[in-house]
Amino acid sequence: MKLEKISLIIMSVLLLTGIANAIDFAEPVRIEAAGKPVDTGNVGHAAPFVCDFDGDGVKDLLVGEFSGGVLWIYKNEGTNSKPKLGEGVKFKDGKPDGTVPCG
Ligand SMILES: [Ca+2]
Repeated sequence: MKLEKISLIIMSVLLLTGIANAIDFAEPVRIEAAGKPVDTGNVGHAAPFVCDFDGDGVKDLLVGEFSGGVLWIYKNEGTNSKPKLGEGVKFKDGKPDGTVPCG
């Protein structure tokens, strides 16, 4: 590996480390749905995403799951400023045409 590439890698790591240290994150909070903590179970590697899944103008919580490639949908029964998530349901009931199997 050339010296220029090594230098670029080292500078990138230092830059990213500096950026990460400069960001103040809020304290983590446990998200609840239907009165209990969101827990997709299995092995973890959950990928949360917030969007208006059903087009009603209120943002919902989607959580992709590594295990089985299932997508959980937590419909927001509240508002965008005061969300209240309902019970999680699997996209297309978790059937094969509603999943993205991984590995
Ligand atoms: Ca919605």
